[in-house]
Amino acid sequence: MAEEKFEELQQQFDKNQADSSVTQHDEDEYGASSITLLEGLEAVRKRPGMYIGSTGPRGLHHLVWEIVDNAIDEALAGFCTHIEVEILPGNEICVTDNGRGIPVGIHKKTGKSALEAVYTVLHAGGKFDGKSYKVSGGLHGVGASVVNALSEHLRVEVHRDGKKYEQEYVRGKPQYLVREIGETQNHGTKVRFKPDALIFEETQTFDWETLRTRLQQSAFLNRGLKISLADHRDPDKPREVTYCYEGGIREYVQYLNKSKTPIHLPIIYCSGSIDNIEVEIAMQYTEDYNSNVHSFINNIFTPEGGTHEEGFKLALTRVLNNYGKSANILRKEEAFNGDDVREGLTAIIACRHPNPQFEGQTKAKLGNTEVRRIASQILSEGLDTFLKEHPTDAKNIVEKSILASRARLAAKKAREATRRKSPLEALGMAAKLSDCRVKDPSLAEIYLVEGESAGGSARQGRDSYFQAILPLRGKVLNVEKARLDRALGNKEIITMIQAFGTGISEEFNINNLRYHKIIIMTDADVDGAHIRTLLLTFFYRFLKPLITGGYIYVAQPPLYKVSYGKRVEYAYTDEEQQKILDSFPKGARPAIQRYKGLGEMNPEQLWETTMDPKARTLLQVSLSDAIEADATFSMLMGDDVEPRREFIEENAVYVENLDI
Ligand code: TSJ
Repeated sequence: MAEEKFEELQQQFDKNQADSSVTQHDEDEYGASSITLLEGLEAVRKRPGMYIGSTGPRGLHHLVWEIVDNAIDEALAGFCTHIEVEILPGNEICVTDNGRGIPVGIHKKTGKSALEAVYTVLHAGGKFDGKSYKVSGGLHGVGASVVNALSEHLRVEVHRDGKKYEQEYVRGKPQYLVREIGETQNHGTKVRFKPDALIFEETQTFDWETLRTRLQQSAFLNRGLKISLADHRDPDKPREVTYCYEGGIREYVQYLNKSKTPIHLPIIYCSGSIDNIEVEIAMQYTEDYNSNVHSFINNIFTPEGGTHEEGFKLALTRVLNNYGKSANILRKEEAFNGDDVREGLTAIIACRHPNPQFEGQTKAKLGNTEVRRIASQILSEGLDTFLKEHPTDAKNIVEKSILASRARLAAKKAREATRRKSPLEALGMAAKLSDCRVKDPSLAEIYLVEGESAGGSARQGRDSYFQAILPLRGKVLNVEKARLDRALGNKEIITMIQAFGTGISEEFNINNLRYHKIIIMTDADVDGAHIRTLLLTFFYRFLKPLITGGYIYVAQPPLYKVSYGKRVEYAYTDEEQQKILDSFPKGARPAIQRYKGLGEMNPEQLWETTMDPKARTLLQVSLSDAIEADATFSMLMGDDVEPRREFIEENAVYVENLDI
């Protein structure tokens, strides 16, 4: 079975190799000695979160990305054309490629086989001396050794130089030296691993959809690379898909637009390489009003964009303004802003850089400044050419931007009018907001508090020097089903925007933010979780920079109060309560109070447990994967009740890390 697979992959490779222009590297250029060594693997098992983010489902799937990314590196180096991922019974994963096979020669420094070094030495990996673009050097690129350390069992098989080799490991420890197990005409690497249940306590089950969508995305981003996924867990329901896109990101755009109406047929495509930095862009306008711009660096999604996206946006606005003017479609006094030229746009920006720098709260943003100029130049030239060669499409695109621009001006007027008429404006904020005295936003906090009585306690318990309180009385609108105009009709939403000071949509200005901590404080029950979700959805859809900037927090009120004589302690989890109880002398019978809502705490208690910076714990809300967050919110706010109820119940009490 394995033999056949290698054979098939091999033939595919040789066929592709024959008609490709990729030059073969010198054999000794990447010998076994080019592997660099660092520290041991015990650290990984001790603190897995440091290496793979979490030990929940995300961390579990991360193991697969880590292995697959290594195979993709081999494809990027020009030596592999097919990657196959299998989910085996017992939730084992098997990844096979038809690359050169990991080198097995003895490594000078360690005396180990290079293969063993790859799997047992942290951060070991083939050196690509900055000439190639390694996926696995990216965001969480930690290497095969981390996957090995976190696997109950791992087996690797290498076909190379006419021979087959294998090695097996248990929780990272080799069970024998790399050994020869036969002859072969093929080449490639096969890795099978079983995640360690001692590490991945929450779940060891791989999710088909998660693997499928990510692998499909990798296939779009690596033109011509064949990626398959098969699920053999349930013999009655085997599943298998294969992706291979000769059109690369052009096909990605087509795929994203499949249920939309494009306003021009040919996908706009441009690519180029400047100073060893490659930029590839595909885009198409549709009749939609939203914009769908996604960017990647070395195959890694950058949800917060960065310099590649900035360069793209700058050039897009400039080129369409120039074209509109020179073609006499745009009047002299009119000018498009960025939003106008992105209305209805679906675009993929894929960049390859030998040394990408990640920035921002979640390292989800490209920081290399030179990329801005390069991306901008490549789009300018490509788009200019497209507009010249497709005058009818060009006219349609510019006219769409004109409509967007006029609609924007009209909406702005309407918004100004409603704002002047707003009774809230007339009343001023005093009715609801209890502001703080400090004016420096970096010191100021605002608590969004559910309900009247909790609001009262918070107002009395706070330190009014730096803590403002905004009680939310009415219902927060479900913005997932409303456009901005309707959201602006919701009192709670208007009050929040006014309190924050930032404005919204194109008036949004983060520099006017009046509080650098916006803290959601709701009851630890299902209703509280629902309100929290509504608030997060609103921030996500309309005030996303507040999330990406790390300004949004969730307060953690205690679950229990344990008192005995004069001693009073608060517990935030069930385990903590047990610890406290265990610390009392034998025979003591402390009183335990379970808090069902914030309203049960008096102002002093609320301060001591939840608001005092010296004692409280705040969860910072992060946005590590916008596509996943998109899906989560659509699920939470959509029409399907059951998954929503489950999600809310699961997340109602305490979340370790609020990662949306
Ligand atoms: F992650 C991993 F290490 F487990 C892994 C690596 C998993 C899988 C499925 C594939 C791979 C992998 C590594 N495929 N191909 C390679 N190639 C090399 O490591 C390689 C091969 C040849 C040479 C050379 O100089 O001849 C150098 C390298 C780095």
